[in-house]
Formats: sequence, C-alpha cells, structure tokens
Amino acid sequence: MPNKEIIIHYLLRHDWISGSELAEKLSISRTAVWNHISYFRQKGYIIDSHPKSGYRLLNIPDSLYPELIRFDLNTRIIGNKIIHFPVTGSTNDDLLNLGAQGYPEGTVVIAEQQTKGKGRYNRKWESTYNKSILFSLLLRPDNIKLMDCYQFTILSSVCIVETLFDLTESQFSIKWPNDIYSQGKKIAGILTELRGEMELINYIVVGIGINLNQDTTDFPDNLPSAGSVYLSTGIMLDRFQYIKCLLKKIDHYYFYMKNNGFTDIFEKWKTYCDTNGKRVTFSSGNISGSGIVLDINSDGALIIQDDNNMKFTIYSGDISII
Ligand code: BT5
Repeated sequence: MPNKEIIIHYLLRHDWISGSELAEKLSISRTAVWNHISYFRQKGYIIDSHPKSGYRLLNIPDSLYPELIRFDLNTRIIGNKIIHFPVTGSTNDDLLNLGAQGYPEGTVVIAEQQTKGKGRYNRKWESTYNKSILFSLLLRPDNIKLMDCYQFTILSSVCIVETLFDLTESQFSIKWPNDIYSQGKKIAGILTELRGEMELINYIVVGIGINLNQDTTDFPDNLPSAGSVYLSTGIMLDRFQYIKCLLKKIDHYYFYMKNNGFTDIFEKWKTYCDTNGKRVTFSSGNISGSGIVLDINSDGALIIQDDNNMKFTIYSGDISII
C-alpha cells in the first residue's frame, strides 16, 4: 500500500495522531509526513494540526478517491487497484486501454462525471458531477467463452439490486437485459465490453452507471425515463458506502461463480427480473414487433411469442414493457 494511502487510513482510524508516530510507522521523516498532509489538504481533505497533538482528520472531500474507497474494503480482487478521474470521456474506454496495457484483474476506473459516457449501440449515458456512481471494472476470467460473457452483466445487475436493497430496504427490479428500474424509471445501466481474438477472450470491461442522488433538474429534458435512487426512495445514499458495498458484493459473487458456476446467480437474477410474462415491444437487429415474454433461457435470451404466434429467441436488443 502506498505511503499516502497508509497515512489517510491512520487518520481515518484515529482521532489525533502525532507527526512523529506517523513518521516512525512509515519510516519516513516528519517533513515527508507534512508533505503528504499538504498534498491531502490540496485535494480537499480538512486536516487539523497542533504542535503537540499532531494531525486530526476533520472532513473528507466528496470525491470517490481510491484511498477512501480502499479503506477497510477487504476484497480479494475487485478494487485492488483503483484509478479516479474527476472528469473523463468514458471509464469503459479508459479501462479498455488500460486492459491492453496489462493492468491486473480487478482494476477499477471511477469518474465523477463522463463527457462521452457510453450506453449500448453507441448510445449516450448522461451524468452530473458528483451525483452518481460511474465506474468500470476489469476482469480476466479463465477460459471464458464469448457466448458466456453476458454472465458478467447478469452478475453485476444482481449486485446492484441487492446492495440497493441492503442500504435502502427498497426493491429495485431488473429489466432485460441490463437496466435497473424503480417506479417505471431507469436508475442504472450496465455496458459490458470485451477484447480478444475469435473465441479467445483476453479481458472484459464491465461499465456500471447508477443514478444515486440526482434530483429531477439534474437530468436533461430529453430523458424523462431516467430516475434516481434518491427520487424513488427519498434517501440520499453516501456514495462511498454504496460503492464499497457494491465492490464487496461483486467480489463475493465473482468468486462464488468461479467456484460454484453461474446457475445460482442466474436464478437470483430471474427473481429480480420483472420481464417474464409481460407484454412488450421488442427490437433486435432488423427484427421488431410486440408480444409476450414467455421465458428467459439459460443463455440469458428472451423467448417471445409475438402477436402472430411466432416464437423468437432474442439474445441482444431492447424491449419496452407495454
Ligand atoms: C446502458 O445502455 O444502459 C449502459 C450504460 C452504462 C453506463 C456506464 S457509466 C460507466 C461506464 N462508462 C461508460 O461509458 N459507460 C458505462 P443502454 O441500455 O443502451 O441505455 C442507454 C439509454 O439510457 C440512452 O439512450 C438513454 O435513453 C438512457 N439514459 C442515458 N443516460 C441515462 C441516465 N443517466 N439514467 C437513465 N437513463 C439514461
């Protein structure tokens, strides 16, 4: 762990801590400690200092800084390396590049805002500074087949819904294939991208955008379908608490899947997914129509019976519940 991170973790754990104690613990000079403290003050940390008592952390900035997220995170892989940008184009694009440079599995890129946030099929993902959770996660699973990569979207949506329930006691539902909804509004979306050759997957980037604390005025006028956790529950979640819970949950289910397979996670997903039995309009490539969702098969594909009694199996695309 870098010295800077160790210092902030000491300050988070203690009330006052003397400069000499910190210097001794890290085997650095008191001047070096002071330099680290100045660095944190510049980042927005409010740190009190006293000639006799040393340093005391009074307040942390409202930015999802890696050293704060990693405090007591205790995951096995997810978040072992965290990179934070106040503003970036797209955390998925950043991590796709870092993946090509050999960054390790579990690396997370977080932003407070994106200027080119991506949805599926080149759509946009909108964000307001400091209001949401925007991050991407690098996975390098062994021997994964192209057709099984959807499993990471499913795993992530289960984790989002469960952590939201844990912290708000409200139920959120999943709309096939990658949307989290509450009261008819889209609260979160997931974009899973991969890099590899032919059937050989090199790495996977799972991008997650969650609207936590936006008010109605934080969304563009052309996005009436968007909602936030705050708007649907009245609860302003602590973004640190939420992202830490989510990373822990993803870590847990990722190892669960490695050891026990995908079936249990898929069964959970089905209980949260409210698409089964619903009447929908659908589009997938050049197929579109309306009908009833009969089932979701073990590949995560929708089985739809359309209004002309034709059955379709839809692996990717969009539906609207009508
Ligand atoms: C998604 O695509 O829902 C995937 C969104 C993934 C975003 C994350 S943020 C971190 C990471 N970095 C990225 O660049 N992306 C990922 P899709 O199912 O195609 O839905 C996109 C549609 O959702 C848009 O066309 C809008 O209609 C709507 N939308 C855009 N921004 C929204 C928002 N903040 N909240 C709710 N709906 C939104």
